[in-house]
Amino acid sequence: FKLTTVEEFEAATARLLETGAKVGADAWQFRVKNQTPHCKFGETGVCCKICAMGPCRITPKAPKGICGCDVHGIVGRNYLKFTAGGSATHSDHGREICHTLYESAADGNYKVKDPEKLLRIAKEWGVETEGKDIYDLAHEIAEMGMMEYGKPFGTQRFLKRAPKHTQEIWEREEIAPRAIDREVSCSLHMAHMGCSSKPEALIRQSFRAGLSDGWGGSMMGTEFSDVLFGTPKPVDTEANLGVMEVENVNIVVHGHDPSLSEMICEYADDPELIAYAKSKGAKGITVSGVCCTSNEVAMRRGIPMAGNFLQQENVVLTGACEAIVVDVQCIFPALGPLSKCFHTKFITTSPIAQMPDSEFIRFNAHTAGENAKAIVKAAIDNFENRNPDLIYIPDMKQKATVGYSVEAIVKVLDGVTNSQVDETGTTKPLLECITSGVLRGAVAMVGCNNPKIRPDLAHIELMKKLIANDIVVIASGCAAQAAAKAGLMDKAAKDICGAGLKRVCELADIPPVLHMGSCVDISRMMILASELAKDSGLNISQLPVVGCAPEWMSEKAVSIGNYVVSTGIDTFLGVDPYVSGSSEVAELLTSGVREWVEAAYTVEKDIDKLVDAMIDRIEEKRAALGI
Ligand code: NFS
Repeated sequence: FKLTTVEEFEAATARLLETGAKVGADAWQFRVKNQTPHCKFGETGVCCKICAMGPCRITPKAPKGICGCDVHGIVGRNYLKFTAGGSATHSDHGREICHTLYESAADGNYKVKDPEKLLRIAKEWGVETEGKDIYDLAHEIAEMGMMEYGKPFGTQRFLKRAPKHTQEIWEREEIAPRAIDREVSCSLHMAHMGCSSKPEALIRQSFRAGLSDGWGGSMMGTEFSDVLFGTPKPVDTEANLGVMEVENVNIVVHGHDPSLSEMICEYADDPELIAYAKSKGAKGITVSGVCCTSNEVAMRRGIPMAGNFLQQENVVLTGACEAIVVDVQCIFPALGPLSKCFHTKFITTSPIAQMPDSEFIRFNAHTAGENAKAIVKAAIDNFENRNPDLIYIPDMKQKATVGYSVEAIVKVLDGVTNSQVDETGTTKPLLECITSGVLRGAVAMVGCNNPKIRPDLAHIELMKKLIANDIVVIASGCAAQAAAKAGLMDKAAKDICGAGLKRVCELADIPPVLHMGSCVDISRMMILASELAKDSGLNISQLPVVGCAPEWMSEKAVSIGNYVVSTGIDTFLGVDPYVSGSSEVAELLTSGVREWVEAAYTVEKDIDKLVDAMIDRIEEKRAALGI
């Protein structure tokens, strides 16, 4: 067993960029050079342009904006707006899924694949299910879900899933999220000219907006996606560009909303369309994915993952991509002009993400089937337009077992311990592994790639060191794809673990890095932490568990960080969230908020120090528990 190294990733990319050079293609590697060094005012968060008297930039000579706002208010407001952007984005994705659930029908494009989960949620929400048609129930729950976005009173329904202690903290600190849209609006209101400039108030609202994402919009996105498309269970797949097949029509799905990618996968499997592809000289149709929508279809269908965020241009540079089909979020506008250098069709499908140089095929629940069929057909028709001189698919892929929803983790770990633990169907076997010290703890590795970090290096190096130290890693998003590309989601990776984790991997037949899904699926991690706390009688903040986003870049990631910290989990970042310009905001986030929510951020750009800080924190938590 051998891991693929970052050097090998880079060699493959270099070779692809040579193809790009032949056709005059641009790439992020070049644009980064043009943008560096970055503006220091922006980087430290001290530039304010929320009104037209400015922009005001804080310097020693000009310590206040024209309105008199100091640097702490400016940095705090920018942080809150950044969070609101992320919370809005995840939550709107969740809302789209609510709409898809609302449109589900026995004879429609979308069906209910996990009725048990729907019934469970109905029960949780106090909805009568007796004698109800499953689709009537789906529509009722979907509508209730949509009401969570705008309800005039009360807080998010899913908060009740958290341990009592956590719920009390949220109430006490006045960060229990109300209607999701209200938290986003309220954040923008607070950050408007002439409203809040007190760091404490701004950070508190940042946390509340984050919680409305993680325990509101994202959680609904995850749960209702499971209802519609099935709750993930372990499934084998592969990762990295080598999953694209040179003899096949290659369709790459990119974005986030599984409503599109699921439907594309359905039609790519349609015998009629496969026959059509063969009639055009291809051997078949390969769907692979990029970014979080890839995680969604990998988790549920074993669709291979072509790559993560900073690899999205590479799929086009192979010269063998017939269509890159996108929905929303994390899509480079660069894909339009890049596709024009090749035969690739760049197909946008959502009114939310419209881009120049793309073909727009508007996708919706009623026409999803026809839309998907048209897209697959367009890709097949494009096969003959390849330029053979430009085709090069790096021969690089790794095996991965993915699909570890909370339900799946609980199931695979049943029976791992041979001791007194006999309560199956709970997290107790996992807790037993942790308290006995066989596992030292767990790290949730999440988030994006960012050119500020050598792509995937932080993800991979951190995970290697953690698993060698008997710390199990749960991963989502682009971090999970980095792990899969390297081979860390291959069950054989047990051989590079510490003895304790290796034993657990063998007994449970799992890889040491567990793929929990996309970024909205970080809500799964919140549920897992909650279950661990309830089953152990501890508070979440006492568990030897931390979160980490070493290569993050998006607003969504900050929203995530805020709800993970607010849930009581210490969170480690490898990139600064534009707050270093304010000592007060930086102090609050890295220490002060611990008094509110029993957790805080650590920002550390040196990855060796970052991983050691996480291990130390886990050991401190163990020592405090006397385990
Ligand atoms: Ni999440 Fe980052 Fe995007 Fe997914 Fe990847 S870049 S915040 S990881 S695809 S959302």
